[in-house]
Amino acid sequence: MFSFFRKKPAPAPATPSPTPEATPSPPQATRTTPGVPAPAVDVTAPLAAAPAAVTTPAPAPARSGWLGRLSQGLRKTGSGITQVFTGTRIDDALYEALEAALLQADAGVPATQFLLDDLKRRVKAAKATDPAAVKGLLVDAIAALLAPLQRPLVIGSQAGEGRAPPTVIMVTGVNGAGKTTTIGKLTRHLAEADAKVLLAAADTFRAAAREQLAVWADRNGVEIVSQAGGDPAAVTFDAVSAGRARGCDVVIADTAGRLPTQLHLMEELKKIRRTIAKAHAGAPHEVLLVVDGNTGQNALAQVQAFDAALGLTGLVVTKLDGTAKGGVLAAIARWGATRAGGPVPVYFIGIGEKLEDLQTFDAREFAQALLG
Ligand SMILES: Nc1nc2c(ncn2[C@@H]2O[C@H](COP(=O)(O)OP(=O)(O)OP(=O)(O)O)[C@@H](O)[C@H]2O)c(=O)[nH]1
Ligand SMILES: [Mg+2]
Repeated sequence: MFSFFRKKPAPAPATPSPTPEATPSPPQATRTTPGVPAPAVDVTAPLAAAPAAVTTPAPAPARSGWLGRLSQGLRKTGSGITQVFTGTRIDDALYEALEAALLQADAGVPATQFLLDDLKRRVKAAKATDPAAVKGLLVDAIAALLAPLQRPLVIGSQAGEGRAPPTVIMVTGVNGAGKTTTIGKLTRHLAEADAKVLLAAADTFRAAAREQLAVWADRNGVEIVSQAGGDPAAVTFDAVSAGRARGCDVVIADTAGRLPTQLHLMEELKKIRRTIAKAHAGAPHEVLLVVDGNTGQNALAQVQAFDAALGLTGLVVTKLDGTAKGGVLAAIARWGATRAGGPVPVYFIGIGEKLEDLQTFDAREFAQALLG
């Protein structure tokens, strides 16, 4: 079983939390009394935990096989980089070849330059003389660069933060990036951990989009608020209000795909965001961008544009199983180091369409997978 879910310490016995909109539904183990912070759910640890149990992260059985598949997906990039270390000398030619390989892997100029400088420092400090050792030092350099992107998605109130449920997650991205599939997988894991989830089909214009989300809702036995046509912001408002009234732990809004250059559609996203805030103070708690890992260098431009419009709180990078080069995560990390609010974390990466193909992002694992 795919495992990445942890509930933090159990709350006091739960009682319904009144909301202005409607009568609350019966209490859930994952909810709490008014004023008492709801239990936080850290979406990084074993999924099998009972609602009130405290569990510590344990290695997930699915993870090792999954890592092999990630390496396989990134194989082309990896072999391009590792080829650089097959010679016998550490010289300018090696660094030049590495520069070309990193650029080829979509790392972009700033991250490539940063990695080369850092690597040279590491080589000097380690007094390395063998190119094979440099490869190990490059894994360290990439892992260090990516480390700030590694952060868990936490559902529920952080201790002391006093966040009222539900946690509202708004999911955005360009067409076909994998938004709905990601929501489906995430919903399954949340539902299996006994979180009460409600989906908002804010992609109101395409019947197929609503149906696709409805299938995931059905499959996972969770509720969905959906409406043919109409204003996506209005549907989202209804969904968040219903989520509060029904005592949901999480409301996830699926939005229609759009390019950041489609300004009227970006305005629509901003409106959805504002409407969520009206329906539930402090929400949305998460504004996620789903990025297709095959997008290459353009992925960074996407992240920057959606961030400028919405203020992103997290990323999901999908399709790293195909022809994705993977280096774009380095570009995103380097940009994040200069971003006013700090880096936008990568909560999950996806390497396929199956449930277990969505995993939490681990910087070192990724660096190792990238270099085979
Ligand atoms: N290979 C692979 N395919 C994926 C992955 N994630 C999603 N897909 C596929 O990508 C296609 C698009 O996925 P959706 O989830 O519908 O994408 P979306 O962003 O919701 O698309 P729109 O709503 O049309 O903008 C589907 O065929 C998914 O099965 C992944 O990690 N790997
Ligand atoms: Mg979709």
